[in-house]
Amino acid sequence: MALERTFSMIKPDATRRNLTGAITRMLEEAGLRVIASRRVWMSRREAEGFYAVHKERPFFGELVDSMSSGPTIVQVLEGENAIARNREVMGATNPASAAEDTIRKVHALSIGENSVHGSDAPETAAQEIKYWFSDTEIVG
Ligand code: DAT
Ligand code: MG
Repeated sequence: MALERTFSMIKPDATRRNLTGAITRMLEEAGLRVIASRRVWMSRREAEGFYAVHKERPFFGELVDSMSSGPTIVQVLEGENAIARNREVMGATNPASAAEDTIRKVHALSIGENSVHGSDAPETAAQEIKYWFSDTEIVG
């Protein structure tokens, strides 16, 4: 498979615990390359827009609160099969169900504060990259 790009976030629960480097290292060790990165403290409006697909879900308010509670690292990752590879190294949404040695198993606090985000398909990856980055900020 050709090189693929995906969108990743290191969430506020993780930046608060000074885990930016530890998590980035796990991504790199999984064969993913950080080709764009920025630290942002997103507004509630930005969090609502980014997670609009979940707006009818019961946890939406909690999700927006937590994503706007502190700094997030937004990243573009590149690698072979990057979308699936990233989901694999992230682990399951609920850390209690995540496989050993995944980021969420090692670092996440709960299903809501689960340390990382990763796009789930090529279409969402393209949309999410565009939501946070202009073309000139991505240096592959
Ligand atoms: P993922 O982040 O694994 O793609 P998702 O897209 O289903 O999971 O949900 C997006 C985020 O919403 C998730 O990372 C954390 C939060 N979330 C999901 N289910 C939740 C729940 N039952 N309670 C609280 N937060 C939840
Ligand atoms: Mg998702």
